[in-house]
Amino acid sequence: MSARRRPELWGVVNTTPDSFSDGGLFQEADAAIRQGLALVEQGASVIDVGGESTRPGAHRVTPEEEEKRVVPVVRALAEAGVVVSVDTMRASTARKAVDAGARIVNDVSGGLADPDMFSVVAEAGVDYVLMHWRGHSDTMDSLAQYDDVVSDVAQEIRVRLEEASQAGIDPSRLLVDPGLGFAKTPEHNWSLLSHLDDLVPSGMRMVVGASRKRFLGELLPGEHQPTERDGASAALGVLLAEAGVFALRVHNVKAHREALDVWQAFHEGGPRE
Ligand code: PMM
Repeated sequence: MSARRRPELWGVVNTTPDSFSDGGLFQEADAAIRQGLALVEQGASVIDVGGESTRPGAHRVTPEEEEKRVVPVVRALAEAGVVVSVDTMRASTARKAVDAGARIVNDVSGGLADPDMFSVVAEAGVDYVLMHWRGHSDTMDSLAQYDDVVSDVAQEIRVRLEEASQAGIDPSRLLVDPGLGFAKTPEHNWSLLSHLDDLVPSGMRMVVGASRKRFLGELLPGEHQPTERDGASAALGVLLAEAGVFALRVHNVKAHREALDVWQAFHEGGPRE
């Protein structure tokens, strides 16, 4: 990772009825497309479109249902000139989304959920976010067991990166994500966040998805909704910028853009020209 480069903001558009953070709001394709365009206006450089919830305990959707949710949204945003990432664990959905104009495949399973994923991505020649993952949402909480979370996750990421390269994905196309909350307790998340440099080969781009996650909610007093975690998310976004993260996957792009404007002005002695 490199210090002091302003991170990109990747705006999340979940076309799922049950995502924990914005579930149901953008289920209809038109609403999802409008939301994607609005997030670009607010400062997102990439829109990450997903059709399958990965919250703990969530059940899988069929490939047909996932494609029906995702592909029209990807196509419309790509046709409008937006750089689109498709958030999927399925090679078939990734293939169809790339055909519809997606330029990034964001695979929360790091290639473990579908044996065809690496070859599809290699052939498509697009960027690939390889996230640390141990199992599907219905089992992942029970898989949150590590001897040493930092070295175990680093080692598991190394193995996946090696396999991805062997399958023909150009290493310059690879981005790594520590997978906060995926088979990880809040303590695991904080340990990983304080050792991000140990998780990726030097110079490799890192994406982090912390926005609105439960471990941030635990810091806040009382009952609240995930949408009320944006202040905590943006504060962490600034720290991730300081740590040299390449991209932040976020729901509230405006809040993060403003936080990064402050971060940048702090380092540059004033606002941007
Ligand atoms: N988290 C979620 C979904 N997709 N993708 C990446 N690369 N990193 C993440 O941390 C991640 C992800 C789950 O959160 P959501 O319900 O807000 O989409």
